[in-house]
Amino acid sequence: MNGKMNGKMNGAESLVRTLIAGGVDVCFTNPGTSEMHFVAALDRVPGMRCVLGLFEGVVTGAADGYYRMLARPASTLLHLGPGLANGLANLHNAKKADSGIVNIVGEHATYHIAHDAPLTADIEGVAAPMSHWVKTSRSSRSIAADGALAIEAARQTPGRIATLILPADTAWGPADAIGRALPPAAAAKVGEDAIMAAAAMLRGGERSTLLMGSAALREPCLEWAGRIAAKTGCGILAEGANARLERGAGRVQVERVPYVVDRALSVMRAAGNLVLVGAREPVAFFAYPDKPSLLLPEHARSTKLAGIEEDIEAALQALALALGANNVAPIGVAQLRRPALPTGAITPAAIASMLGAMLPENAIVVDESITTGREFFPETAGAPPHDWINNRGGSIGYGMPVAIGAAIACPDRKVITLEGDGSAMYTLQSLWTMAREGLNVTTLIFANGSYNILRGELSDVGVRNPGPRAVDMLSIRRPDLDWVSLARGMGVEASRANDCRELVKALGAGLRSEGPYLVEVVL
Ligand SMILES: Cc1ncc(C[n+]2csc(CCOP(=O)(O)OP(=O)(O)O)c2C)c(N)n1
Repeated sequence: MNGKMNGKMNGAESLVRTLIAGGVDVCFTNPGTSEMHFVAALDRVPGMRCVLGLFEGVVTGAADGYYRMLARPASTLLHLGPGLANGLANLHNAKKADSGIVNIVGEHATYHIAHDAPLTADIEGVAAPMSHWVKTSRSSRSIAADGALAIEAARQTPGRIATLILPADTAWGPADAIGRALPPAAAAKVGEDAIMAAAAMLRGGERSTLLMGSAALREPCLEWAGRIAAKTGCGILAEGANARLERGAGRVQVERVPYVVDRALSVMRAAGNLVLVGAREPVAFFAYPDKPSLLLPEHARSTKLAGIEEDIEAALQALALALGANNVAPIGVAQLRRPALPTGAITPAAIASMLGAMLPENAIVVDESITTGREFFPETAGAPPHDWINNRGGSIGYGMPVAIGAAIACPDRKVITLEGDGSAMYTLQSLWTMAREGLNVTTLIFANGSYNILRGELSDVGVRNPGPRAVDMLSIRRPDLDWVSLARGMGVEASRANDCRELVKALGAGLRSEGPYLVEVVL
């Protein structure tokens, strides 16, 4: 597939072939006129799985979910400035999760831009804040080389957001050859100083904790952390929101830094000094009157063992060796423990028990449960091994799109999406894509009819006695959302659960199904 194509290949085709040659063989799309040649090329070039999303936030979130599972970028196809703009919130979340993505954004033909047609926009300007790399291709003969550069940019450690803008005439004009992306460079090795500083802190006699994030949350890294904890008595903690955490029975168990600032402060006080392993010093999500932004107590110190651009596993291994912990059995390994199935009224605690009792082995849990899920971790810690995915960017509406990408990345695994009803409404078009692609995703909608979290935030920022208008802005009733109808209207089987008996039955139906299923969990 290399070299000249007898002059028959156009720019769009050279780009599609470049993507596939670079291992980017999934494209989440929402195209328009300017991308028609790219769309047409998809039929001429075998090997690209194309998935249509009916809103660009679905498209970009799906690419994020795909990367989180495979550490390999997918591509997106977006329609000019407005199409990209619609996808930005989930690109923001992807960027915060260090997901690599190759965005292809269509643009007017180069000579058409000067006429300020309706869809003309500053695409580079729209792309820049949520991309690490942005380029507009200038000719059909350079688009393949630019595509290879975009792949190289996205495949770095950590992953990067690369946005390649494709003017229509560069898509339909002639191309010569495909581009070859250089293989990704190996992650940098951590220096001896960082290992010695971490070892000194852990041996120093003061309380200390390994704060783990990013690639440190994979099973082998957690195991090294468990060995180090067994030897030194240090704690192990994960960041509050994680791109993907491997947990469950047989794995070293970690708690997360809580969202609520007062609770986070007490956890951090107990943690003492921090060894940062693919994690940053923790900060509060928001500022609140009379509360600190930085969660590390004043007297505590931190030292960085490894950053997200470095080889974290090798660093932990070297640290274990320096501490004489490399042959020690890890501490804190979760035992298999299934809680009893809940009965009676549906409460957050009952949902936690049900998840602990029913999570299938190898499940991928995409958590956008907001307030309902604050206590899900302890009850699910002893479930069979599974992955747990959080929103690292805080822009809600990430969950169902990320579930799409995860399901496409891992077709043999069950995806379980835990969704607040308010969050779910941002990108509910995801259900249609799940139905169309027959994805193995069970979605639980926590239908509390409110932006519940914001009730707490209202008082935490210092608003006393809010009036009826303020309270009304936090309710999503009037009218009530009918999730069963919304799901069925997009081709997804669904049921409503009013008590735990119905809930267990409904989740069971979802888990038995090989396609998408939605449960409206009435709270
Ligand atoms: C894009 C975006 N818009 C608005 C918000 C503010 N916000 C944070 S949580 C939330 C409501 C979440 O409601 P829901 O998903 O129902 O969960 P609950 O709070 O009820 O548990 C809102 C509106 C946000 N984080 N991101």
